[in-house]
Order: sequence, then C-alpha cells, then structure tokens
Amino acid sequence: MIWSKKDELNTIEQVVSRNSGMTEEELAKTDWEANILHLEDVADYLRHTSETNKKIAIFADYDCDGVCSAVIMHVILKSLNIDFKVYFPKRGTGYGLQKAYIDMIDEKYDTVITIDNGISAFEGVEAAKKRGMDVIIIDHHLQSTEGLPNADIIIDPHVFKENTDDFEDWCGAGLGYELSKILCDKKRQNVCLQFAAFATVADVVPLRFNNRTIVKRGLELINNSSINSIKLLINEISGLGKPHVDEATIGFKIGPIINAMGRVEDDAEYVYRYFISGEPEMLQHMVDNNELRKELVAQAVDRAQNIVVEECLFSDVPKIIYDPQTIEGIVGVVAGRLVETYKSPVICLTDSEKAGIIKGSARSTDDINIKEALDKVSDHLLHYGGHAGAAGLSLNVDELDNVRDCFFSIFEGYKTQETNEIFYDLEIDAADISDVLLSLKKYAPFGEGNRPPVFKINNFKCLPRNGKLFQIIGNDGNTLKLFGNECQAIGFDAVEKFNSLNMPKAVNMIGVISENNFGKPEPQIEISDFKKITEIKNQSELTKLCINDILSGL
Ligand SMILES: [Mn+2]
Repeated sequence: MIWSKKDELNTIEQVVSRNSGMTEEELAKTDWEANILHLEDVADYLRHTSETNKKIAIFADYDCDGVCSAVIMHVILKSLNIDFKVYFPKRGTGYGLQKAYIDMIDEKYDTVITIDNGISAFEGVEAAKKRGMDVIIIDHHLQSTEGLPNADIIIDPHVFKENTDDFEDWCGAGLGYELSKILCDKKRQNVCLQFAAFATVADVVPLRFNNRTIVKRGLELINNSSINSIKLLINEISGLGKPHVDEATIGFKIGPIINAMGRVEDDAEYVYRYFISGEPEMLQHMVDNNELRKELVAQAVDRAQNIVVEECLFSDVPKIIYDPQTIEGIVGVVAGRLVETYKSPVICLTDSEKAGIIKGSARSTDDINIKEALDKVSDHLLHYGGHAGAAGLSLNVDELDNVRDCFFSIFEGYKTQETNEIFYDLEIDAADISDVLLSLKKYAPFGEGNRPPVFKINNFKCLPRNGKLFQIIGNDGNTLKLFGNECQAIGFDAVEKFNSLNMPKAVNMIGVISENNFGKPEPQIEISDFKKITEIKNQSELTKLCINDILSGL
C-alpha cells in the first residue's frame, strides 16, 4: 500500500470543515433553529383534538428510525391526553401505509398520522380518506415521480421548505422531536431527544447542523438517562465495562439490537413496547434475537459466497445472488457484507410471500449508482426504489435471467476499482495522540456527513499490557489489538499481516482516532493499514535523538 497525503490541509479544523461542509463558526454553534414547513399546522391539529374529539392511529416503520419515531409520538400524544394507538407495518406485507394496513386500524380511530413513511402512500391515503379519516404525513423520504398523496397535512422537509437553504436532512424521529419541542414540557422533550439521537445515527442521515446538535445533546442525556429501558440497554451493551454510549455504540450496538426484532421476528412493535415498559425480560429477548440475527447473517454470507463460486459470478456487475434460504429481513445486511468482500455491487434476493415473486436488496460501491442501474433494467422489475448506494427491488422469478443479461450489456468492460493507494489527512506522532483526541472531541459526533479525519500516526511503540505485547480478539481470530503509551490500536483483519511482519514492536499506521471508554478512557486508533518501522528508519531516528541529546546537553 502506498500512503499519500490527501491535500494541503494542515489542521484538524480545516479537515473537519472540508469533510462536513460546515465552517468553523458553524461547527462551534449548536443552537440551530428548525424551519420545518407545516410543523405548526400539525401541532395545532394535535392541540385541538380535545375539542374535535379526534382519536389517532399512528403508523410507523419497522426499522430503528420507525420505532424511535413511534416512541416519540407516544410521548407527545400521551402528554396531550389524546386517545391513540401505534401501528407498525410487517416486512412480510411491506413498507409504508398500504391499503391493507388501513383495514387493520381499529374503527374508533378517525385520524391516521404516518411517521417515517407515507410520502408515497397513494393507495393507503386514498383508503383512509374513503373511510373518512383525516390523514397527516410526517416523512423524510423523497417524493415519488407520481406526485403526492392526498393527505390533509404533509411534513417532509425534502418536499416542502420555506427557503431553499433550510436544513432538510432530519430522520423521521428527528422531525418527531421537533414536534415535541412545540407541544411538550422540557422533561418530555428530553425523553424524545434521546430517541431522536438513536434514530439520527442509525438511519445514517448526515450529522450536520440540526442533526449534529440532536446527536451531541442526545448523547449527553442518554449517558445520564433516567429512562429505565435506556438505562437497561446501556448496561447490556457495555457488558463488564463502564456504561457509556457514543455515536459508534449507537451505530454498531444499539441500532442493530433495535432493528433485530423487525428483521428476525418481523415484530418491530415489540421494541416499542419494550421502550415504553422497560421490562428486562423483553430486552433479553431483543438481545437474543440480535445474536440470532448475527448467526443468520454469517450463514447467509457463507451460502452467498458459495453461490458466487458455483455460479462463477466473480466478474458479474452487480453480482446477483438468489438464495431462498435467506430471510427477507437480512438481505440488505448480507448484500452490504458482500460489497465489502468483492468491492463491487451486490444484489441479494430471496423468495417473497407470493409464489413466483422474489425480492431483495441491492448495495453498491462509491463508483456505481445502483438506483440509476436499476432504472435501466426497470422493464424487468415489479417494484424498486432507493438511493445511489442502497435500493430494494422485487421481480418475477422468470425475469431473473433477463435482468442479468441487461446488466451484462450495461456493465460490459467495467473493472472494479482496485487500488493500492491509501489517503490520509494529517500526520502526527503517536506521542501527541491524547492532545489530538482532545481537539477532535470538539467536532464530534462523527459519522455520515461528518467523517473523522484520517491520520498517519508515526512511531507507535507497542508496549506490553497485562503481560502481553498484543492481543488477538474477535470471533474470527483476525482482529489485532496493540497497546501504546496510554493509547491502544485495533486492526480488523490485521493479525495475518502482523505475524508476517514478525510482530513488530514499532509501527507507523494509518487510521482514525476515537476514545475507548471500556475501562479508563484512552485514545484508540482504528487501523486501516500499518507498516513496520524499518531498521534504517530506526537508526536515523536514533541519530536524530543522539544529536538532540547532545544539543540539549550543551
Ligand atoms: Mn427513516
């Protein structure tokens, strides 16, 4: 691997500004106004339900954002003493307010409010209107080319805004939180904020402007939470370590646990009920389910890799893997894993509930827009939709070969981008890592829309800790942990390389820096590559050292 400096930027401030598209002043500011069109209208509608005697059905979604949105709406409607019930879709039946779901809503409810879905629910909204219901949509997805459903009020910052530069990237729960700011007392707002923070990270919306504030403030509250269900969840994911949540813990631990119930048992409502009740047994069931989800994903990835070999899909773009044994709830996760392995787009398909119809998820690399690719084969698809990096689709099983042929002609000659060059933003010495972490913290939380700076870290000296110079961790036995002076470094898939370099005692590395809070907080480097510091380099360093010693001795 060749290591190259990305550009001329020389400070953490400059790099964060470039990555986030926010100026240094904007990064320092946390009190962003929310300018959301029609939010006041919805607040008014809800304020007057005691006079209008409206009873409300909330219709949410099965993912983390949907569940957190549901909890937030629960808090708001409860505080207003409104008669309400929350409904969730089933993955088996499908996403969004479909007509079938309207039929399931109890007769006494005369209003339906969708949250985290609804902007393309034409049939569902029509069915609700036919039943005489008021319909309110609170969504953050893009509108369909067919226009907008015939709802009474629609909040969707991607569709309606006052000024073109108004912030528009809220997730569903973020919009719910903004509604709570109008309708609830501070205590309840803070409850909503914690759930908005979970969803904002898990829904991978950009952590810029208002979203950055939601996560920053939300994390402070989460770490001192008085909400039983959140306290239990934090203790559970922290294991034997000190209970602590940051943006990475939400993304890699909390989000997956919330999502697992919908994926494995198709029962997202369970998680909503857990958050409301705080029953420890319910959490245990959610955690067990997440473990099962991990196993199912691992097995499905194995089978998929066998299919790639057996059907010789190595050069296919995208690789289309049809595996009826994979459950629908995990096809997206599996496709994501395979993209990492093959560095090319992957579509994972499985059987749907309807005979002869298969459905699944596509995940792509940075250089191929999978939504545009699907546009070109849409004649052979029943439904599809999504973004550049991820999409969902369904098709008749008989069309599978036609889809493959179409893709073959579109991507003929395409080569996956293999690179042996790795870019870093800034160069530091391992001795300065604590100071660097301190500066970095000012710009956290990092993630989507605010990528952390990548460092070249020189002179990382491996020191023994608890009698060991390094540790091998993780189920695959290929995750390396090194200990430096009051810092540590972790490298996934790095053990083989470490061994092949004869377990060097000093390395230079490329990686991102965060804080490890498991025990005593200390800087942690997530290694993307490392090189042994060569003997020659050591000698030249020694010479430098000697000269400095001599100079200081004079
Ligand atoms: Mn969402």
